[in-house]
Amino acid sequence: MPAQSSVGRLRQGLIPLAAAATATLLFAEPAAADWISPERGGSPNADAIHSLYMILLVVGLIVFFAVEGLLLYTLWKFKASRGHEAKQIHGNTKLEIGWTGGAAVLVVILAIVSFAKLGEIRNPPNSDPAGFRVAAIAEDPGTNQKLPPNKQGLHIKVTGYQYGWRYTYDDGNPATQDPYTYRDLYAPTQTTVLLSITSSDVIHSWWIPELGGKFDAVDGFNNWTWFKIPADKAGVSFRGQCAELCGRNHANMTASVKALTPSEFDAWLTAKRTELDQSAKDAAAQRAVVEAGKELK
Ligand SMILES: [Cu+2]
Repeated sequence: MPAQSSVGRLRQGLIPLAAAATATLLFAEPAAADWISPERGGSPNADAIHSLYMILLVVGLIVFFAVEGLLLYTLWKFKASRGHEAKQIHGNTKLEIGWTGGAAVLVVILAIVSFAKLGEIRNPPNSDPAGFRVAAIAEDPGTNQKLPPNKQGLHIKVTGYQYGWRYTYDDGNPATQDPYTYRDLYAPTQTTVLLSITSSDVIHSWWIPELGGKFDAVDGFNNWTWFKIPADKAGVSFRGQCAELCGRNHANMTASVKALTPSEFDAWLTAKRTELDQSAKDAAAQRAVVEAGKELK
């Protein structure tokens, strides 16, 4: 008997502990943020994906509770009583036509709503007048590229490789080398950023949940997407992860997008270019020394 009661006490203690652990996991801030729906807040396309998802979810929940509720009500209301036999019936044509037609109408309405929202998700808007200066973007035939109405944006090339991301910032000056970074992408707010995504080896997938959907990075092909970070998100770092199993170090293939104000981005880009020019000069000087040394021999 004492052994049983101690097991009982252990069980009593474990239940609140398990409940507390579950609650801590569920209500932790990152878990609670959009825990049932796609993340949003970093770009209008992510917001549109989120609102479309919520429309489909709410309609689905209404149908689910209506059907299950009716089923449970029927089970309770018409439950067999002692001595009674089930009545044998053969269908109900009106009801069957009703729920088949009703479901078909619902599917058509959801399809229309989805296609109506698709434009918001796929088509980039223009940059704000207060955004970073943007240049005309060249058409990229044979790809999924969509351009803003004024055909201008900041073009950043994203290249996936085992196991990281390289970003090349098109500064609009063909005479100089474009600045580049690894892992962390720096982007100005209020500016339409057009990403052309590719890979230099196997297939990867670019995904920053708060900035929109996933896009495959495939060697030899440019996959286009876009984001436009609102002004109040300056200083925020949006985190993401390669979403295509690409090898043994796939789990460590993270990425982030750091939002800067347009003027901060301008200063950052200039500093980056100066840094790259300086390192090119340093490398040239070292090369000259090595080459001079070889000639002396
Ligand atoms: Cu990868």
